[in-house]
Amino acid sequence: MTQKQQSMITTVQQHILQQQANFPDATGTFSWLLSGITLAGKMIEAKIRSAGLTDILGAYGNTNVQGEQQQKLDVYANRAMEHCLGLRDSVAALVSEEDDEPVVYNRDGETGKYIIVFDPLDGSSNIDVNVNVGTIFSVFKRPQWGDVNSSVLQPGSKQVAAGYVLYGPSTILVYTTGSGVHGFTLDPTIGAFVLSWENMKMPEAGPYYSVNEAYLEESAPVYTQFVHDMRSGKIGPKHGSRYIGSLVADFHRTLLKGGIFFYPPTEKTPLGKLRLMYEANPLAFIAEQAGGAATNGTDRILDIQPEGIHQRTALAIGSKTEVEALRSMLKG
Ligand code: AHM
Ligand code: MG
Repeated sequence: MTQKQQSMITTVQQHILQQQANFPDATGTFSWLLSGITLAGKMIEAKIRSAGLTDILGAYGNTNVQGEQQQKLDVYANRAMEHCLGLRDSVAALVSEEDDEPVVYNRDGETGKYIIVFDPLDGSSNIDVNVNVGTIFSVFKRPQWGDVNSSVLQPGSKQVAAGYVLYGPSTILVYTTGSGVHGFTLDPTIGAFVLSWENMKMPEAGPYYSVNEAYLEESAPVYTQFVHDMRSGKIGPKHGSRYIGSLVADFHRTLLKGGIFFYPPTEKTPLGKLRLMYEANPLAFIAEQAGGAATNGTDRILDIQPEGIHQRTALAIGSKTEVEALRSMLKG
């Protein structure tokens, strides 16, 4: 690499520090915290890349709180997140898809300022067939003198940061702290996430809809009508279909190309399948920051007051045109 190329690189650490400079009371703890997430992301990516070579594929033998089989990589990813974040003094609590209860650290409100909510390895049932997976995270501030447990259930509008790591043909990190959405690609030659997209914007409408069509017949008929209208070009352009079955990957495509991803309530999952706090909220924050929208069908995702850390929700997320059209069709 030439010196000129080197000087043009912005790593995610540099970017976070630059962002932090915009906050007058910035102390550096926030960027230290986000660096814990990027480190965990790199550890998880390294493990995934070698999964076929080591004895890491397959099920671990436990069932998590959702009643799903934990995969070995799920367990590894959860430990990596807990290890990289739990050691940081600024963390008051960690809330993970894989743990029944929040992990609370005994730190006072002045030191332990942040609550991190995450899905360590989303889409993990796809791992054995080498399909993209991701880590999703959401960061809240803990009210300074509040009890940690009672501070965990905050609506998504209170997030101070959110993002994901997508482990695909390349490893991508996307994050927001409420001033735009920024995307980075892991450069394996230097081990750093390098800025690839600054101020990402989701197109107003897009070419694809993304839904598990096998469940449409057990969802409200309006969803079938919605799909029909998107295919025929009644809503935005004539849409094609894309569905990976790995939320981070389906969302990342929607962020870049536009369109909509939705997972409606079905007979099997009447409250929706996806989890509000560590799947819908962080992606909704990113979608809105990029000019898109996210709803459960009636309410803005970010306005929903959670009642439990593993609460499920219906989700429709993506370009404004498609999300608004679905919302108005559901209103009737
Ligand atoms: P997981 O957290 O257990 O991996 O489940 C979430 C995943 C999402 O990544 C994806 O959007 C969805 O489940 C796919 O569900 P389905 O297989 O029902 O289409
Ligand atoms: Mg998940």
